[in-house]
Amino acid sequence: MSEQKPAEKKLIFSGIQPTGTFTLGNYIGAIRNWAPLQKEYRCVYCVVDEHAITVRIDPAKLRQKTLEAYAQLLACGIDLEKSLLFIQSHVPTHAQLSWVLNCSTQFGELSRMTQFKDKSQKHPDDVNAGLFDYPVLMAADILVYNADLVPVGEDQRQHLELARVIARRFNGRYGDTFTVPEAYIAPVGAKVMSLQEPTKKMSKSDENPNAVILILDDKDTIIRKCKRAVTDSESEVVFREGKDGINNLLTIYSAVTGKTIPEAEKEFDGQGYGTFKLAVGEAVADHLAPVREAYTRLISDKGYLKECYTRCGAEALRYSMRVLNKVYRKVGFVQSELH
Ligand code: ATP
Ligand code: LTN
Repeated sequence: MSEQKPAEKKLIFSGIQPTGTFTLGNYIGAIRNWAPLQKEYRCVYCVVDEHAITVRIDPAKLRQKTLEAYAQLLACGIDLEKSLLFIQSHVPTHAQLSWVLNCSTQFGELSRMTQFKDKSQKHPDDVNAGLFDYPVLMAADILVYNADLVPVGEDQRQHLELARVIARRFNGRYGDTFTVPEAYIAPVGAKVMSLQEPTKKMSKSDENPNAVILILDDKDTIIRKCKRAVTDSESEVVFREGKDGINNLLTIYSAVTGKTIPEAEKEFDGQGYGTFKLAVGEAVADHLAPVREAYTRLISDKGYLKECYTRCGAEALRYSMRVLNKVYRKVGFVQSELH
């Protein structure tokens, strides 16, 4: 990534928490869009381990999951010739900027974030300040690169909207500093639902393994989970209100095969749920097989992974430092020779 941002190429930033193996929801809603974007944009991708400690996570597990997340992203097609992929805690400018942005964010705005409300309900014994402040660190991740576009799933739209508000407020107070980022949300599969409770989103931290397809699950496991997916008492494979389970499976099928929903409905016309579920399972497993293969290779080469995240982290630091220094100047900090 060159220091100067060429006018014609926009910058993409996205991050993902290393809280567990990635799900089909993470993959369809976010990650699988990351690789194709590399053709048109300059991309900066990040494993956000600092976000992950807003809920309690065992340190050894976090370390392992962070490396695994890094390898999974490479396996999903992130190309380090074109993009940067690094670990958030290696690049201190994110946390430094988030402190400054805290002072341009209102308590009321953070209180309205649905992810904060959900997660504080889920962990009532640990409603920590980091969980509350999570969206400001996310805004800093994005703004410290002056990103134009942020590919995320639907559930992150509210956080992104807040990042835009913070950027505009800062620019209004201190003069033009940040690019106001836009969300980039996939048209199909922006919200993949749980296989067991299809009104809830599929989530890495779900305790029921049958609710979630992991991108590293083997073929038999994927097929078994699809067969057990909760549907309804009818038998028609059609996308219709009230058929949450079938709608979700149709969305998944369409996302992995590239067929439209009406094409899929036609394909399974009169065939019943059993055949449909098996076909969904097979299509998902076939789609994910190359990712699984590449991952197995990558995770066994820790030396290579280290070389990659070190090089990318150093470059991300260099780039983001320029934006941070500008912010420090704007808010009135005395300039330092220390960085
Ligand atoms: P956790 O359970 O730890 O909160 P998560 O599975 O919700 O994790 P995140 O790390 O918060 O996943 O999200 C990573 C990316 O995947 C984000 O861009 C998010 O919008 C997207 N994403 C997460 N879940 C889904 C889903 N069910 N459908 C579509 N996109 C999703
Ligand atoms: N909050 C996001 C992860 C995340 C992110 C970001 C996404 C942290 N920083 C910056 C896009 C851009 C999540 O929970 N999925």
